[in-house]
Amino acid sequence: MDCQCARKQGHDLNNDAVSADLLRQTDRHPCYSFDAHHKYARMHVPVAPKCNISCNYCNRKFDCVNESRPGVTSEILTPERALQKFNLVREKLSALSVVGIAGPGDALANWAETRRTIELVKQSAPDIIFCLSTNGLLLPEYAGEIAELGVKHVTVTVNSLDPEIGRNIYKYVNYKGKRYQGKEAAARLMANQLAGIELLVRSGMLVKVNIVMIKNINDTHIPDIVKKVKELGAFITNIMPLIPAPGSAFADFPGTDTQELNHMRNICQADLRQMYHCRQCRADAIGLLGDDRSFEFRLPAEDNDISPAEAVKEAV
Ligand code: CLF
Ligand code: SF4
Repeated sequence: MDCQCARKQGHDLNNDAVSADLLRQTDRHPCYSFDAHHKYARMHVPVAPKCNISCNYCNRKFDCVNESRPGVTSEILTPERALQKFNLVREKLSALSVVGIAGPGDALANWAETRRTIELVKQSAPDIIFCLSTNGLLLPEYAGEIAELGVKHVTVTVNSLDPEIGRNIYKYVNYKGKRYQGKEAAARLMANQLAGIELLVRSGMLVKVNIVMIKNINDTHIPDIVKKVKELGAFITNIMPLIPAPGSAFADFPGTDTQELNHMRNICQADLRQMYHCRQCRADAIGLLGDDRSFEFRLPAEDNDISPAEAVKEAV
């Protein structure tokens, strides 16, 4: 495979808006840079249990320690506990370059905890790279604060541009005290995602767009999503397979076939850089992408400030 380090990627893109400093930093980001993923580790701090939307493929209540998929965590941390754990992990994991907030809910639906965690870790380790993952609903509200905090890597999951398709993927969207359903929910979410991506890009951030490929729902629509987010300035897209999660509305759907997934990535590669090495990490993953060591650092259950089962709830 060709070198996929971020600087080469930036050069290929001819993206003048991305500074050389940011591209150097990105060479140490295991998700944004293929070459970094064997050398650099990320740590997810599960400080964000609530979510403000309901995706039909999600079940955050089901935790199996052997399962690796977004939304799974064995513990929820307060920002203070996240800092303690970060300091412990940093001592033992010299390759640690990124602290990410990837749920188990939505980073922005728990904005006070997300912001506090970044502030605390930044005071302790100014060189660490911060990374956020979000459904994008609250990006128009928080893009400015995210930029002020110095975050440069944000992932937004965009599964559709068409409310007719989106209505089959999202059960509801809670926004500003109101619950939206059906086409209205999908349209609200999509408008905020696209506006949010534009705001992040304009603030100089590298945006990765995750797309869950769901057979017979959004699969043929994916090239249009990639083209659109490219137009908005996204850096890379990560087309991910559907993992039919037990207890979710899509529990009985077929998981995405790897060949079909890679075929779609190859088609979309003509428009925008594709991620091929995603491991669909747990919300408390620690280590190299291919070597999750989170179990080594898990707090004893009785020391958990917050029980995951209780914490996973809706945000309105
Ligand atoms: Fe975590 Fe995501 Fe940041 Fe990476 S994971 S918040 S961008 S530091 Fe990476 Fe894991 Fe795939 Fe995510 S391999 S699920 S793409
Ligand atoms: Fe689950 Fe994430 Fe969707 Fe929220 S945005 S329902 S946490 S998959």
